[in-house]
Amino acid sequence: MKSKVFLSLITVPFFVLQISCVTKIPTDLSKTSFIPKPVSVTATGESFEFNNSTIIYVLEGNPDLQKTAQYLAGEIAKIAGFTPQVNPVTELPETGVFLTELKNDSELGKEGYELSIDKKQIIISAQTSAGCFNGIQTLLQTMPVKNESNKLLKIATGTIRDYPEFEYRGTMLDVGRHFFNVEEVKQFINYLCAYKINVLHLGLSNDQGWRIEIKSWPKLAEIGGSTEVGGGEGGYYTQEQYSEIVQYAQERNITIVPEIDMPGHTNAALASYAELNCNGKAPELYTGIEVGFSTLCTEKEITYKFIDDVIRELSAITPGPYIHIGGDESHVTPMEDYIPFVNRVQEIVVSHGKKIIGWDEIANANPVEGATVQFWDNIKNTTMGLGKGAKVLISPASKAYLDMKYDSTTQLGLKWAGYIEVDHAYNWNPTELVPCLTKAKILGVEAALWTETISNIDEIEYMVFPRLPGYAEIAWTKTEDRKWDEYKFRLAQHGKRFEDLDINFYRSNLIPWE
Ligand code: TNX
Repeated sequence: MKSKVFLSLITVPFFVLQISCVTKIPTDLSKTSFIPKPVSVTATGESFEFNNSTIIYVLEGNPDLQKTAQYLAGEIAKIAGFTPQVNPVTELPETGVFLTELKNDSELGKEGYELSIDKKQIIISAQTSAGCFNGIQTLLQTMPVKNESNKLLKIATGTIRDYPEFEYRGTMLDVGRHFFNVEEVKQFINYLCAYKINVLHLGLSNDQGWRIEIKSWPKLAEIGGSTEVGGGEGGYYTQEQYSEIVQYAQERNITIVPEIDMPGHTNAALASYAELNCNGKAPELYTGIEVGFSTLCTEKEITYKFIDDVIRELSAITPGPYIHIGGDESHVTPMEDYIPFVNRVQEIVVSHGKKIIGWDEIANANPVEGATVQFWDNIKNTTMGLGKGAKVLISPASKAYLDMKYDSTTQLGLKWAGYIEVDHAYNWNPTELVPCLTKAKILGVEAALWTETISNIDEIEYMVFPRLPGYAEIAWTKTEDRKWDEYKFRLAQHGKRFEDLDINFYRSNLIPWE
């Protein structure tokens, strides 16, 4: 009797241990912490196993979809250590993963997808390869970022239907204040696409640096690109390198929006070419962090020749529809010069086949058809822009500036727009900030990382994580489906992903990290 009790004492824990191992196989898709939160998730209670004989099938005859399938194979390789084969097919296969385009599911729009997982098969269908790419990001979130060797890679079954609230879900990276090289920008793009962000706005020029080669004005990069905040060596992208970034982004459903800021924030250009200055003298290069002291000479014809050349060369290597003309903080350009200047620059951009985005100050001019005003600070300007027919891109500094400190103890960053803790970054609604602004007038949402105090990828990561997933969700998920008290638990689950990716993130006390 005694020995029987003893035996059951040791078998019971053993049994429990076995059960807990068994229950670790994911079978409830609705328990996965997806960010951004999908429109609908239906769990079916079983699991699908990825192994080294899993094949990715892709509908034949679609090169973009084929590339998307190759991307998935590459991501699975990083997770599982084996690279699935990619096979083009003409019909629905019976097993494996299948990527397909269905043109008759209009609810999904340009970027939505349906992801259906059953015991034998995963199907990602969308109206476009961009939609399939988004479905892949959701699928990847059902897996760890690195599978432990000898562990089966199993995921829960069910169906997800999903599509975004806003078509423009952006992040800005200021490569003017500090330069970030091609590899660093690619790393940044990897972070963005995992959360379905589809625009990277690159601030390519500022007082402290000119970062893009312009062949007709070579000194911009040579001189203007030669330093950065704090006096470091700076840098610039050759046109080939820029195209490499554009292509890398494109393969990850990200459009590059290049910004050439003007007429202010132009000291690097003014230092490169004396003739762009009203007094004909080139100022010294600038490595401080003040704003608002520089201006192109709005009355000189050469200024418009310069802008035309820059926009022409930049447009030729930018497949996306937008050129950002800055227009912010031109404190030393009188308004009577600023307005005709912005009007003329808009015509130049339009003549090169691109649409305009500018910071909210450009509303003082006459926004051309298709122009977008980027609301960062001034509600009056934004309302004026709306009144003049522009669309609005929502980037409120006090909520969506990734360079704002989390709290008073944050070493990096600035605080002029206030501290932005993770809850504050998440708890707002794009339609509620500007009076009379309806959803239809909003192009989208963009979080901005200014880099006066940020000089390497570790520092980028610290400011971006964990706020970035929240901005991605604000742009993707309807406001009524978002609640901080539920979101913070989902975000907590992503802590393990950040750790496994070696991301240097801010461990906010507000998040119940695992
Ligand atoms: C304001 S936002 C700026 C930038 C600074 C940023 C710092 C905007 C259009 N202008 O030039 O880098 O604040 O937070």
